[in-house]
Amino acid sequence: MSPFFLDASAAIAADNYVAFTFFIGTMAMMAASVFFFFELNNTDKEWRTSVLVSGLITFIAAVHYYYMRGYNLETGGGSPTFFRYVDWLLTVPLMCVEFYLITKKSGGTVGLLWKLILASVVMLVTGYFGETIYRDQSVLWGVISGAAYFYIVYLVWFGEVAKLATAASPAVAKANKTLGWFVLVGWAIYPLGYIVGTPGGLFGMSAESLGIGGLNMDIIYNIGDAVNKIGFGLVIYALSRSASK
Ligand SMILES: *C/C=C(C)/C=C/C=C(C)/C=C/C1=C(C)CCCC1(C)C
Repeated sequence: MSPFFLDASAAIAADNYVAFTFFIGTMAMMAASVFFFFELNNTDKEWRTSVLVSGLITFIAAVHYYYMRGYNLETGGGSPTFFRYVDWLLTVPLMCVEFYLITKKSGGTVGLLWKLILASVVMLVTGYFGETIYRDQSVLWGVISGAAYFYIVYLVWFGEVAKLATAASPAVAKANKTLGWFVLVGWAIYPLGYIVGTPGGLFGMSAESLGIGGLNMDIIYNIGDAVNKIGFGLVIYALSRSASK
């Protein structure tokens, strides 16, 4: 496999929607990264790290999408599960860093950051097991992953993150509410992809029972990433603007 997959990119069939979303995902992540990086110059010093992290998240995704797009084409529609999870293992902890950065001034600790990161790593590693090595036990691994996911939801909505964000400022509290919706609704797109992509589904739900049997796992994951990486970054960007004035 050539590292740049240049030949394959010339051969996307018009009805190959999966490849299409990999391609557009690459471009969208690249554009978002350029935007966040260039905006650093116009960002107040105290918010610069937050906006930088937004750019790192989309930049890491852009590089992975470039490879995933090539993998998908060169394998004739294969699912780049390995690249997918490497991407998530790098970008989701960086989203945890965003929660730490916005609550730091009102008392957010490194201990809180580690709690978030640990939960996200458990969520992703167990999801990877269910999708790859232990596919026959996808329900069990999906449930463990889901528990870690709900713990993050709890921290952001009602736990330490919520309390610190409220104490920080109305702008931070508002941004944390919006980020909370991303975690609750935006991140819930991923378990749907998992249900479609594994034999057992999740929580006893199969793709057929949900009426989404015809969907493609990678399209679901690609939509999830566009919403959650770019959207999440824009919320941080908006906070950096409103809090600067
Ligand atoms: C940029 C990438 C993001 C925000 C990825 C988030 C991924 C998840 C929230 C994945 C969650 C999963 C479950 C809650 C259960 C089934 C297995 C997963 C890993 C798909």
